Amino acid sequence: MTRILKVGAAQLGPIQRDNNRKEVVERLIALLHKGAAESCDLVVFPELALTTFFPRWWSEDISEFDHFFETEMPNQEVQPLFDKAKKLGVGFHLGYAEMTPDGHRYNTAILVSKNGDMLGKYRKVHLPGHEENEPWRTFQHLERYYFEPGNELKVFGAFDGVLGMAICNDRRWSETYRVLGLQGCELALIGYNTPVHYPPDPSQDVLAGFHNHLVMQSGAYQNGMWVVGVAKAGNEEGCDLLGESSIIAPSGEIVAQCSTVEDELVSAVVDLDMCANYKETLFDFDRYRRPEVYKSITSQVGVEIPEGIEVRKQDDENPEG
Ligand code: CDT
Repeated sequence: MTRILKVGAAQLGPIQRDNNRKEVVERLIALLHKGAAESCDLVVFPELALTTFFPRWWSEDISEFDHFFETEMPNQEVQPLFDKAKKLGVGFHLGYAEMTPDGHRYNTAILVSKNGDMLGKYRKVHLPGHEENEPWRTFQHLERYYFEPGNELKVFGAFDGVLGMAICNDRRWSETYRVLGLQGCELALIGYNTPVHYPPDPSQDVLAGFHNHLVMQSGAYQNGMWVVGVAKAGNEEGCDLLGESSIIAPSGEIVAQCSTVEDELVSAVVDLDMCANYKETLFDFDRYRRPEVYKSITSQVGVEIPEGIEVRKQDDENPEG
């Protein structure tokens, strides 16, 4: 059996604060049509694809922003996307803000089949930014205020393969790919909203695109998996968001990339069997991994310089020289 999929990376341009769900869902449907025209089996939408990236604003009253959350999925406003997916026979991945019936808020992504059925749900594990208002910033990044973290990185048997989901900041952490890779993940779907400006260290701004691809390409290669990284891009409420959505092969090579910061779909043929080229050779986990040496990865959170390690001055290291 050949396991070949056509996958579309459906980048969104900005969603402004006053854009309603109906307008946004119409844009998603237009991208779904483009995916269908390119014979896509699966179209991947970004993180928080139904609304503006609202964690850029502080509100004393957290419930002031509850209208940015979906209390059920699908709901009346998003149902047309599910219906169109079924009609076109194209599956999709969608990020949105989730409010559970008992009032928990998550940054969530779902995977939907070609029949419009829900195949899986993932809640963002690595929440970046800060918990409190930081007025010195030109914009906030309050994901740690508006969301609770998810507690599981899991895979789903779907689209002829083993699929995983991660959301935005998750992609910067090598643990994300490895935990998915250890479950046999062959295709990781990752939506993002990445401000180009990083207020705590603006020297990183010019490297935003480089870092975006660096982490996803290395995650793909080191775990022998395809990675689809999809942006919400462009100038959203005065904040520039990175584009450069891409489809990355298990070799680490980018095989398709968006060139605008607007609504744009690029697609690629994704041969899931190509993962074995890496999973069964250089990155044959069974053969080469040494988990007994990696214990600190799960027992420790922050850096702990081992007892007895002194930081010596360079001059002391080579008194002769
Ligand atoms: N949405 C999201 O996770 N964005 C982060 C910004 C990091 S700076 C707080 C990212 O990793 O791209």
